Amino acid sequence: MEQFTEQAYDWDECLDKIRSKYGENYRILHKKTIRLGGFLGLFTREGIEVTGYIPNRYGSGGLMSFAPPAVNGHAVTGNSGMPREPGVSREPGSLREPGSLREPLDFEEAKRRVLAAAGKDPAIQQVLTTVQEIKEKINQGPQGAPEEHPNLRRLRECFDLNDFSPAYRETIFSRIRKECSLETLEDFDALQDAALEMIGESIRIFQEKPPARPPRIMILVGPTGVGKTTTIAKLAAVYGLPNSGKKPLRVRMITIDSLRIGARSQIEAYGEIMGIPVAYVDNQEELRKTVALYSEGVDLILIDTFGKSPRDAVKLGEMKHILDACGSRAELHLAVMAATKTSDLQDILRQFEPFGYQSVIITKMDETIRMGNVISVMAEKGKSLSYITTGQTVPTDIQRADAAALLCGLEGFKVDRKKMEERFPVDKYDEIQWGR
Ligand SMILES: Nc1nc2c(ncn2[C@@H]2O[C@H](COP(=O)(O)OP(=O)(O)O)[C@@H](O)[C@H]2O)c(=O)[nH]1
Ligand SMILES: [Mg+2]
Repeated sequence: MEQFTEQAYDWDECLDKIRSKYGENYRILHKKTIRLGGFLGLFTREGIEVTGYIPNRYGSGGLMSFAPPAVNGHAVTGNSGMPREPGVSREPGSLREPGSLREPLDFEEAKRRVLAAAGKDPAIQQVLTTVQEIKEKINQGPQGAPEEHPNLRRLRECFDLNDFSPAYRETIFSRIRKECSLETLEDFDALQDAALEMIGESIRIFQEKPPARPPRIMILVGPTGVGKTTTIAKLAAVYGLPNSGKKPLRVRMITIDSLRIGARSQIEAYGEIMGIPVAYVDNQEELRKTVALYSEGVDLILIDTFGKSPRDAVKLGEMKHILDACGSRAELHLAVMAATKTSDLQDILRQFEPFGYQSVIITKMDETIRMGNVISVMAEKGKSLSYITTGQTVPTDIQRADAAALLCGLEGFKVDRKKMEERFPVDKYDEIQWGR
């Protein structure tokens, strides 16, 4: 095997030199850019230096490791012993004639060798790295996608500010990508309005319906300390006291919280102040009798329950058994605190699932500015909201759940209240039920 090194001002000139000296049967090993000519290092020009070799005429196994792939039955020679350089075209005369001395290689074997050689070539390595980077960016998805519109990024920050769950946020974002025009995307206010509408559509509001026959029975369940008793007192006052000139409903309160120290005096105190009777029961039979007793001449029965830890399955089972006395006509509302973290909220909803609650009351909304967690979990679990409580004061700090009001309370979003109120109007029946 004979090695050679040739220099020239460009690639063609260099190849001409090699061909004139060694003929067509050459292999190129290396090419580099060098400075040529000049005098004492001055006035040099850029040129190239090519190193290669002339394989033995009857090729040995060692040299076969650079052998090129067969193309259409022809082995490629000339500079093809090395992987081709980007931008360097193959010489037309470099295709080997059929019947040449070297046998064409098996294609798979040749592919393996070319890839092995590519692994050593820095230029090809760089191309492979770039391809890999592009692939990774595509696979990163919307989260880190560099092509995400700046307005979508800004909107994402608004979602995160409110503690929406990532799954909920991505559901809304995929709707935005599908449904919003480029014009909407370009206009942040329009984009925000579209997102708010989608959030609003995901909020289910519990629809109050007049009971087939009075009284309406409402039961509150939920963990200890969330504000069930206080909420019962607020509801009793809202429905049972004269309110905006409407005739009050005839309300009764029943508590199954009598086992808890202090529970009796708390609800009793509210009952006394409002002039609303309170009954205490601690088993199913007593509850059945009391409900039957109140079924004559009463419009609304509010039932307060003891709140054990949702992990206390025995106590919850006991409570469910007692409540069965009310039958299927009772409305069950689960009370949870607004500031509960997402995973706890999911746990509570699951633990109380056996009660078959129809709706959720969000308490202590005044203690958090972030409602995204509640909206996300309710939407994911398909639960509706009935009331929101906003402080300790009885009876003022309670409102009917209202999608527009919830949207207006979101942090960082600029909400057009009028537009959202028109889009998500409060149910007419709900309005009149604040009195008779
Ligand atoms: N900040 C705030 N505190 C509330 C609210 N509702 C109830 N509370 C307070 O939460 C505490 C527990 O309430 P309670 O009704 O006894 O909870 P229960 O154990 O679920 O019956 C009391 O101190 C209430 O005054 C509310 O909407 N906001
Ligand atoms: Mg209580």
